Amino acid sequence: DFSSPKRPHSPCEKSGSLNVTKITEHGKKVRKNWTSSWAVLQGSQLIFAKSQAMATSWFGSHQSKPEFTVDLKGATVEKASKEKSSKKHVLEVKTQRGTELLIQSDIESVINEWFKALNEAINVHAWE
Ligand code: I3S
Repeated sequence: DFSSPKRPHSPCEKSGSLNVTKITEHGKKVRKNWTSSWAVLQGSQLIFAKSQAMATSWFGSHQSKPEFTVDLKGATVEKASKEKSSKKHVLEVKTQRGTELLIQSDIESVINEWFKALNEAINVHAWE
């Protein structure tokens, strides 16, 4: 479909269903609010939408905005310590702008794949 511009322009590296909560915003601690989300990794952007349908609609036509987006340039990702969450398979993403997210899946292989993909994205875009 050449009539509707697709964005962002780079191909999607990875997408899938994840549980996510912010724990810090602009350097300030915020209350956890775990939500099930559709995550899309695209270049240095990690985008969260309410559902896959919402994400597809946004990429296709800008009709619905994603819930939120974080920039992975200068970010770090690590396996979260037990103090951060009682859940299993949790990653902690810290952005340069002082946002901290926890992302989680009950499926260990899913989180391992995201860990790899996020590290790659962080490394590839480190010098931009
Ligand atoms: O780190 P915390 O405060 O133990 O996180 C738990 C709470 O946010 C809890 O909600 P309220 O205390 O606002 O009602 C959530 O329901 C839990 O899921 C949080 O802990 P986990 O360990 O699931 O990340």
